Amino acid sequence: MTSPLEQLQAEGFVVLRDVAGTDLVHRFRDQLAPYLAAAPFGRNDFEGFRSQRLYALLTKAQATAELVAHPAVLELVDAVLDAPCLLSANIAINVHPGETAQSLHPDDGYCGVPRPRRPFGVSAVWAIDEFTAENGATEVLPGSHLFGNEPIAATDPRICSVEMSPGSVVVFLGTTLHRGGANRSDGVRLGLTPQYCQPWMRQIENMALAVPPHVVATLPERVQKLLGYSIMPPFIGYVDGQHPRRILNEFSQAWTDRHEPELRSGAASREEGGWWHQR
Ligand SMILES: O=C(O)CCC(=O)C(=O)O
Repeated sequence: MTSPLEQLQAEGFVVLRDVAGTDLVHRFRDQLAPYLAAAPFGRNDFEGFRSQRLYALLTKAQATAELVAHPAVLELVDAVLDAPCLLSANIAINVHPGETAQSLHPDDGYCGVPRPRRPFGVSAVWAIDEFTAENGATEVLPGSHLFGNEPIAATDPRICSVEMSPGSVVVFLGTTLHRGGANRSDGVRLGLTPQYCQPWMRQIENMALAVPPHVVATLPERVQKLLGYSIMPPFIGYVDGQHPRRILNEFSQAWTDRHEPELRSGAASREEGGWWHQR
């Protein structure tokens, strides 16, 4: 039997079924709900004129961290990318009825290095809702991670729909051609796409600004590393000549000292979720 990693390397993608529990999926959806209620549709055809996209998710929904650092996904990501890899983008995509299919694209194409080549990223798309061929499930072109720059028709019969139940995830190489599908149903399709990149590449979202240090300080260590609070040997990623974790610790101590009176008086109440709700 082929392992998920062998499948990923051979086909350019692999589906891991039901790896996130219902509780995690529901928490993520609930925490995101107030933001989705207010989110506009996309600004261009790629974002999707009938899709909502939410960015900077680690400041919006605490459960995001569990999906971003899910061990089943990171095992594959770590096997493909150099260490310590980074979180490049992390987007919730809510595809509404009437949305058209995206253009086929690889997620690491922005590097501009000619293909075929090794992948500079690995992406995941988590199904938060059921993903079906009708409601805009992610579509992939199997084997396309090995392609050069040959043109591919949008209707290429090799393109397949990745149907998945909530809590399942499709993982694909940064070189694999894929797209969000058209939504021909009458319901929405919510997905989460964390995208990981080589540690020597620029992240798509500027994570240092997207997730402020006082929020980073609350996240699991692996997520902190994914955001950039890590060193790629011998010294890539230093801050003022020091390991970024030292700066982070100093910052979060200073922040706690400054806000201690409010924290003690319960102004940032745990019930309310503290700063997670601040915009
Ligand atoms: O929503 C999807 O299924 C995929 C979206 C995607 O590939 C992207 O926006 O880069």
